[in-house]
Amino acid sequence: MSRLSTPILAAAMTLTAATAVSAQDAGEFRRSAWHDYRIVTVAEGLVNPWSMAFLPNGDMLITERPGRLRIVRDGELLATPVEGLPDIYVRGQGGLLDVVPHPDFGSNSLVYISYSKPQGGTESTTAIIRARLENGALHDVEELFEANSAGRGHYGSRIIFDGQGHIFFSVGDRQASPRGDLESHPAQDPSNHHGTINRLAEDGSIPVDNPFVGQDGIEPSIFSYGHRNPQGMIFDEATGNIWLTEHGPQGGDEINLVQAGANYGWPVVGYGVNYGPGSAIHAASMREGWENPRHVWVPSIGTSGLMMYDGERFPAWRGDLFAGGLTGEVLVRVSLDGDVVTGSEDLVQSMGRIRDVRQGPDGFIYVAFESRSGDPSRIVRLEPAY
Ligand SMILES: [Ca+2]
Repeated sequence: MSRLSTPILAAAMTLTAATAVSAQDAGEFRRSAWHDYRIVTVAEGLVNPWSMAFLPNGDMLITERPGRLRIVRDGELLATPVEGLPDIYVRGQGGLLDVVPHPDFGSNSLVYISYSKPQGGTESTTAIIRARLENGALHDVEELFEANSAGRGHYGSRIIFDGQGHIFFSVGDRQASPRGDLESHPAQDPSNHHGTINRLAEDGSIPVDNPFVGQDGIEPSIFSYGHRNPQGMIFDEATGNIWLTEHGPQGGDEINLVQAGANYGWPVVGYGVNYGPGSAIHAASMREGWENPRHVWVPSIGTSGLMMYDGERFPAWRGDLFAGGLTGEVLVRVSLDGDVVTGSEDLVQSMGRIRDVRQGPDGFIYVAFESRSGDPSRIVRLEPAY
């Protein structure tokens, strides 16, 4: 691919797409291999922002993990959160998690939301709802999925549409321990949803062509299994590929390509070690017939949200993945050649833990920071600095 062509850059510079999210400062200048950029604040005062989404009218939706769905309109964070959310288990990693508008939101007003659903006492599980978002409130809230899982954190919870009438979403391993040997871990047992990518029709029904449909003792929503805590996922419309980032143990953060029916190994195989003592977790790094990651981070970045860029503002970044890092306090640009990871570059270093990254309809790259302490955090966007 020709990385820098003058006509493309000229086209990008003449873009006049309106955006409702206005910049609040001139931004911090940063250099990178292909594009210099500015990091510009677009919203402040958010508590544990987990996900960002954009609506056709220019509104930006933001989930706050403590259980609020917020709207940024015309550059202002509206004081009143969206009404009508269900009861949410807000503790540890639990809370309100992903929000994604339906591809036809302009005509059906549907949003899809993941959250940790209370199950009584200290129990909770990953659940998916959809509802119509109209006039600042959710209407006709409908539960599409409730995971057969139990445990502490690791809810997974990223949702994507494939443009062919399905949603895919992740459920984490819930920090479960093996029941004996590694192979008995719930993430290796598809009779439950621990550590899975699931595929449903947009109305929540089970597609008849799911890989395990009709097999006794396997949850029919499961598309792939053996995952740890997948928190970044994107659908590449150009190739049909589903790319996934998994938050791993120390040295075990992974990029995976999601394949129907495949086993991604956790916790039997992998590249990480236990935090602290650095002791072994896995029986081996890989196993014949199971899916090996396409990329592993050493040291870990603490993977979070994921996006693929296809906008006009940063022409040389088209087709690249952008992975957020929590502990690494970094946004990693990952270059691809087909299904092969060919390189990576660290961006937005040392500005805070990055929870989510999304491309705006204006072609800018939006990044949500999260404070570990629960102090207010901000959302910024990357703008090209010509
Ligand atoms: Ca794996």
